[in-house]
Amino acid sequence: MAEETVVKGLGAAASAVSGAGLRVGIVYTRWNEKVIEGLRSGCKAELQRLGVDAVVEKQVPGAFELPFAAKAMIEGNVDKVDAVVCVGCLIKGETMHFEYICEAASQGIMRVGLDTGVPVIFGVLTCLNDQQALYRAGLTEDGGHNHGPEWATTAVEMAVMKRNCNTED
Ligand code: DLZ
Repeated sequence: MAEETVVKGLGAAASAVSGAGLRVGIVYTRWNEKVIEGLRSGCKAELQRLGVDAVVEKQVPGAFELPFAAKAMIEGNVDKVDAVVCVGCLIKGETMHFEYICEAASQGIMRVGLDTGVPVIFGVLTCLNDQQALYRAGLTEDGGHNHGPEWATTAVEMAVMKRNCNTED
């Protein structure tokens, strides 16, 4: 019997998502700069293609700092945002650092979203080696698969979802 396969990845939204009227933040790390640049620029280009009003960007040292930066951006009164994408890349090394930072970043990012009521997107690669990271940032010879644009779509979809929950129609 032929083995069934699952079509992995983000399926199409039920209706077209538009970023009109939205301001979206991207917080991104300096750690693993080459990979981050692929992801950040892929995310930003897709946000612009979806028609967001503004993309607000802030850089932080590493993935551990992403939840703090997302919260600061959401609670600050300089650049109000409707959603934040946290872009980072953790690559496993020889010590337990990887596990601790993965756990802290993922839990922290989720907590900021739930505590503030603003969607915060988990755009953090957690890779076992450099090759996995480069592939997922669209930087391998075969073109790879850049996850940045999917995080942009998710941010817009969630910001629209939140807006619709607050608006009677
Ligand atoms: C310390 C560290 C290590 C070992 N690896 C990564 C990594 O792969 N990706 C990343 O974004 N950050 C890494 N960091 C830095 C931490 O995220 C953080 O910046 C420091 O521990 C200071 O809080």
